[in-house]
Amino acid sequence: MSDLPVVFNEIELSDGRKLGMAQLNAPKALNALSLTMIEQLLPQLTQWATDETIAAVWLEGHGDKAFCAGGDIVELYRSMTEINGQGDPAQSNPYAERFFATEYRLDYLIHTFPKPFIVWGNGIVMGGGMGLFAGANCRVVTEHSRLAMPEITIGLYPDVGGSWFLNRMPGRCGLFLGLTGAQMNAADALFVGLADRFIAHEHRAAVIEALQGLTWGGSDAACVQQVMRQFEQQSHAQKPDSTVQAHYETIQQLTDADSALGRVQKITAYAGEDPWLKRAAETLSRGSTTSMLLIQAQLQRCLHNSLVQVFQQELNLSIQCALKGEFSEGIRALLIDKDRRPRWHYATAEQVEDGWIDGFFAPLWPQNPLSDLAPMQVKDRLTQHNNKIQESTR
Ligand code: QUE
Repeated sequence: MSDLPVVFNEIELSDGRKLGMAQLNAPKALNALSLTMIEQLLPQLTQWATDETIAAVWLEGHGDKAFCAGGDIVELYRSMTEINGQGDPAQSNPYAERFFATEYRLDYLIHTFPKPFIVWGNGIVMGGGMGLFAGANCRVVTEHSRLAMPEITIGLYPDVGGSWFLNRMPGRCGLFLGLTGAQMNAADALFVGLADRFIAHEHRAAVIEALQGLTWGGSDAACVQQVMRQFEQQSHAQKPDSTVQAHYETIQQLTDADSALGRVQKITAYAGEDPWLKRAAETLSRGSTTSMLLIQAQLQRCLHNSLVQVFQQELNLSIQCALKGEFSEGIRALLIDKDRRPRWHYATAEQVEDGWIDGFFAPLWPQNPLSDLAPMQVKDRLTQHNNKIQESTR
C-alpha cells in the first residue's frame, strides 16, 4: 500500500474515459484531513474537473472505520501555541489561514463540481469530513455511517460549509445538530438532506465494477444515478431507522426559545430518558460556552447568504477562533493533555458578554483571502459542452 496521504487512481471505463478515484490514506488518524492532503486534493480535483477524459470522480477513505473524522487539529494547535502562543495574543496565524482557506476552496470546488462526484461516506464522517461530503452531488451513506458536526466540544463552530447546510435542514434540526454535536446515522443523513443514497458497504466493489462496465451515453449524471439506484434497491433491509426523524417534534420544542441563551438553557434542561437526546444535551452542556452563542449567531448571519459568502465568512470566523484562545483550549483538553476538562473563557453561557461574541465577527482583512472564489468559469463549461457535441457527431 502507498504511503502517500491521498492515493489517486484513474480507472478505465467501457467507453475509454476514466473514473478519477481519490482515497484519503491516513487510517490510523481516521483519515483526518491534514494540510498535505488538502494541498494534494485541490489541484488534482481541479484538473479532473476540466479533463474531458474523466467522466466522474469517486472519493473515499482508506479502511473500514472512517471516511474522514475531521481536520488535523493537533497541527492547528501547534500553530496556535508553539509559534504564536508566548506573551501577547497573536495578531495573525499564517498556518491556520493557509489550512482553512485551502480547505474551504476544496469544499467549494466539490459543491460546484461540474460532473458526477461520488463520495463513499462509510464509517465516521465528521467535521472536515462533512465538508468534503456535504457538497457532492452523489453522497452515499452505509449502515456504518456516523455523521456529526462536533465542534462545540473544541471551542469552534460547525465550519466547512456547516453555516450553509445546517441552515438548509428541516425545521431547527441543523441548529440542534450544530449545538449538540449529535451523531446521525445513514437514515438521519437522508432525512436532513445530507445524503443522497443508502447503499450497504458490502456493495462498494460491485458499485465500482458496475460503473466500469456501464454503457455510458446521454447524461453522465443519469448513468451514475442508474447504477446507484440499482444498489440502493438491494440495500433496503440494512437501512436503519432515523433517530432525528423520530425526535423531530422534540427537537423543535427544545430549540423553541426567544434567545440564543434560552435555546441553550432549554436543550440542556432536557430531563427525559432518551439516550440520544440525553447525550446531545450533555455534549452541549460540557461544550464551549462561547461556541454555544457563536454557533447561533453564525447560523443567523448566514441564513440568506450565498455559498461563496458563507465560505468567506467562515474563514474570517475560523481565524478569529484560532486567535482568541477558546479553540486551542478545547483541543488541549481533548487531544493534547486529554484531561477532558477545558477551562472555557466563560464558565457559563449566562456570563458570556455580547461584545466578546461580536469580536469574532470583526473582519480580519481589507480583502478576504477567498474573495476570488467562484464556480468554474463559464468558458470552461462551454469548452466541455462543445467537446461533447463534437464527440457525439464524430
Ligand atoms: C470535536 C471535533 C473534532 C474531534 C473531536 C471532537 C475535530 C477533529 C477530530 C479529530 C479526529 C481524528 C483525528 C484528529 C482529530 O476530533 O474537529 O487528529 O485523527 O478534527 O469532539 O470538532
